[in-house]
Amino acid sequence: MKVLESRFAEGFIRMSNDGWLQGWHECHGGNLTYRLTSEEVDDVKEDLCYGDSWVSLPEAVPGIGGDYFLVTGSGKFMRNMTVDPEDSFGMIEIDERGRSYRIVWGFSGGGRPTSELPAHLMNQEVIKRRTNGNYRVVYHAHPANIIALSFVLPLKDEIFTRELWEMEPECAMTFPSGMGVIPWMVPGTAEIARLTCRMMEEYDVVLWAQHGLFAAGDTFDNTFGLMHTVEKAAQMLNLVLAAGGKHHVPSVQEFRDMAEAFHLELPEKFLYEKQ
Ligand code: 2HA
Ligand code: ZN
Repeated sequence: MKVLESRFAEGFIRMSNDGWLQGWHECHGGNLTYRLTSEEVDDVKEDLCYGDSWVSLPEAVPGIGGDYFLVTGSGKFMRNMTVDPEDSFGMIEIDERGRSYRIVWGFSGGGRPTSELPAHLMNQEVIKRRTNGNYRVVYHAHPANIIALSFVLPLKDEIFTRELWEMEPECAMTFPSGMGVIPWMVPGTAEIARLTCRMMEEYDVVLWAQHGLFAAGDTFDNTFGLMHTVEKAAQMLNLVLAAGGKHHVPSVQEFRDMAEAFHLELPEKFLYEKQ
């Protein structure tokens, strides 16, 4: 089968385009990676082209050695994913020791993987281990409302998580372990990748202050849904702050009741009493 006939490529393109339609991918902003199953690799083997030019990675990722990923391209536009997929993204194979990668499909115009490849691969390694292989998708986007809040609220996991959870029940259901927050850092570096990895040991979604969101999940639907839910809650919070602030919020006891009804494990550190 051709890569572009596969369900996984279809899901990858659709998710990228959905992010574009949401306004999260101005210019070259944002990137997406997906770790293929071995069956998916076998299904498209005939369409892959194995060169021998391996590119070394800034930090080894042995936990994903031998794995294959779909990866959006550096300097490419999410806006073009549907019209020119083969140029906009590609597939890479990681060597067995996790020290380098090679392109096996796509990047037809001579492109290369996203500038945030270190953050994607290092976090793919963390989430694969943490979820026993269940998580496959890592998504970075620039949604305006959550970025705006990072100029206003204290940059603390406890504050962002609780403020967003209060906006609608879907939030605690979609990110029950909370949201991590890291300060502004230079994009594309191993440093931002490392700090995000520390957060990903605990959370599925991390805010890069004054930059964007970084999220992980099992499926395209769930990972897109997580990004969308955080951004929707941030939009409501901005509306509320513009209107003068919150007057009514769910109580700690109401969060506990919801956790019981929906079998959520909400960490105690987010269930503090506010004055
Ligand atoms: O340009 O979003 O963080 C791609 C990015 C870098
Ligand atoms: Zn970015």
